[in-house]
Amino acid sequence: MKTIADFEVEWQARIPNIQTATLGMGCFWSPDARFGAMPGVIRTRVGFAGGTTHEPVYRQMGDHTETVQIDFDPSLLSFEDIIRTFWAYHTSTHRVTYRERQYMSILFYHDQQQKQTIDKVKKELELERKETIETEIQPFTAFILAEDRHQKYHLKRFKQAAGMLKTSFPSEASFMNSTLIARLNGFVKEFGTLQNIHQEIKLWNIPDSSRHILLDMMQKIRW
Ligand code: MHO
Repeated sequence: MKTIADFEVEWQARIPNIQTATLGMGCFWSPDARFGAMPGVIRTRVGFAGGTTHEPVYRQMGDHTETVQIDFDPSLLSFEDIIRTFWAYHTSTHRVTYRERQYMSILFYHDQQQKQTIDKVKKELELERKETIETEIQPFTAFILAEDRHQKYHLKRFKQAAGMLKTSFPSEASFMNSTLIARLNGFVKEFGTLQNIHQEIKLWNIPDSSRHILLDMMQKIRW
């Protein structure tokens, strides 16, 4: 029998032209939740990027930076919106805060169009703010996933709710890649409301039967 996770994966696969943004803005737990809450975001993952250290892990990330990778539907959310959100919510006037490169302000562009958007918005914000943005900007090369316990970290702190959600998203990968789980991870950090999530699910292109199962499950979660 198909699970909610299966229906969601099928729905995600039907979205044409999914794009990816990759960025670092300090501890990756919070941007995982912030971007996960945004309609148009399909999935988020946290990991390491930008460095040379082989096989980084949280305790030994070497010269990598804590990074969040965001898959999004450009018909609902633009890359420009993503980087405006990025620059609105962290300090970007110096690259290295503490712990060297771990918490850097960094943007990885996936194509020349993203690079142009980055350059345009950066210039605009520098004029507006009258300061120099020191965000490191580099072409995307690789992103290495962080350990499971860092994926949707904030939601996993809600043991009862996360336990219940695990019955519908049993594997770590299905939990990490779920759009619904991303929204709920945003909700627990107050980046979105349950009501917004309900409204959004009503618009998803999934069979009505699975929509009912999803909404019913959301109703039953105890926070
Ligand atoms: N609050 C944590 C940051 C963890 S984040 C995944 C700490 O200060 O150690 O870097």
